[in-house]
Amino acid sequence: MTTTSKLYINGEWVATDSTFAVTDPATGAVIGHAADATVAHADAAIEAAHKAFPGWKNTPAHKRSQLLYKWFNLIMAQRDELAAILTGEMGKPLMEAKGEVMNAAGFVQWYAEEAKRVYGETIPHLEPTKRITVLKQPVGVVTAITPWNFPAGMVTRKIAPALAAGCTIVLKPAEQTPLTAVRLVELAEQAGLPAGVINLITTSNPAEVGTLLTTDKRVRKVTFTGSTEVGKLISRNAGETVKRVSLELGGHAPFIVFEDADLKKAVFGLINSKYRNAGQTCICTNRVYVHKSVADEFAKIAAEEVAKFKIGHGLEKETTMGPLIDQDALDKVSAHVEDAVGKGATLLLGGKRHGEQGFFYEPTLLAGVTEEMRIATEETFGPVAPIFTFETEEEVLGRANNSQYGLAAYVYTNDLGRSIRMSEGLEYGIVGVNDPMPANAVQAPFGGWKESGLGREGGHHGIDPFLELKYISTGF
Ligand code: TXE
Repeated sequence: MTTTSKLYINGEWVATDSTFAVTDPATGAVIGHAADATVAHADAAIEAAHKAFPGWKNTPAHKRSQLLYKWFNLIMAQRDELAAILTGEMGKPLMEAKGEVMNAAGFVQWYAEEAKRVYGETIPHLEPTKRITVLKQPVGVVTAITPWNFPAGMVTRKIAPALAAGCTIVLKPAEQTPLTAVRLVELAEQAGLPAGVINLITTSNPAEVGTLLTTDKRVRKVTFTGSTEVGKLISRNAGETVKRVSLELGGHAPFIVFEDADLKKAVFGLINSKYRNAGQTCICTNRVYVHKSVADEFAKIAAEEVAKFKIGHGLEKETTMGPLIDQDALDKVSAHVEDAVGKGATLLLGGKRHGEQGFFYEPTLLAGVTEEMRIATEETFGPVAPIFTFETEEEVLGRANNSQYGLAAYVYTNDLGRSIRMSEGLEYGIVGVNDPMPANAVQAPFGGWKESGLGREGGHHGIDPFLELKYISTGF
């Protein structure tokens, strides 16, 4: 018997007439059902957030901070349970899920602190009998739309700063992974967040429900992580009423290995930046550029190491790589590899679906990749590393920047000057220099340039998108 989750609106758990199935991507088995919200439910959730806003806005920052701390402690206490739910519906290995839950809790802890530090300013006026003060105040009702690849981390990275700022929320998690969000919201309720401050809408109909959530006049801000395509649509929707928008969209990260790099370290970096989460992260490596003189050696070591992956169910102890999220993902990854091989790329490893059950794809390495292959420009979102070669620093910088995306980039070199020139020249929001995991820091401003997004999440910068500036000129 599987359980059926409910919606959370105005402090009440609400059952719906219909539900949708949540499946385990490793087996295809149904592991639960989620309430299937209609537009009317979304409307009620917006109304609840709208009504709760004045009370939450006027709740002292210290009190909001204390409630966030309680939520943080509850997440930490339930972290093993949360990680198991997450692996069940998303597929990543349990160790990775545990890491994600810790990271998710970290955002709540960080913004419990940040809530107390929303400082204003006083500006001297030209006239001696006037003063200007600058206030930062919460934007209002926030719609948060989150993806399936980090079902816990993406929820708290948006909700914690919004709550800290004094905003109220309607959360809509991805239809593939609603159950982690439900558990997180249950814990927020247990922490004592007042009715209406967080509302949860799960739905199998994101287009219709999402349209209301991103156009309704009561919503003052939309924060979204997902595909660039839907991000653009949301941006257009929100633009009608000039809502504030934060977007964290796709990426196409270059991973550049110079001839002076420590090749073993670089391969370790590739494994982490490419194959973690089965390649389903927006910052994951999409193009590997290796200097011509070391390309063969790099590919040889990489093939040896990648071959060691243990593919399997995320709940099995020895598993190091889980499945893709669904059939669409499997189809996209397969199509990218077939296109590359059809256009002359060489398969060094992998290159096909793994097994018959679930949505597994073999960890794959491709050499001889050229710019006209789909994989060279489109986000694959799977465990496939295409290797290109280059000859000069200037050339590789130009090729790395020749992308509509600008989220993360990686550079492996032991030359200090080169590391500075490259990290300053790359048109990306995040650069890892000899570091494959630059983004697992709650204190850093995560976000992309170009079509990878708008705004920053994390660190002290991450609360600003939920605050409006107001200046008050007082005469005396
Ligand atoms: O994304 P969608 P999908 C990229 C990645 C992946 C591709 C497609 O390349 O292969 O996008 O993934 C909600 N109005 N990323 O189809 O559809 C949806 O319900 C409002 C990168 O899963 O963008 C979910 O909650 N909302 C990425 C969220 O948008 C809508 C993470 C993301 O789903 C909507 C995920 C609509 N009309 C995918 N349509 C990253 N940046 O990490 C869908 N949604």
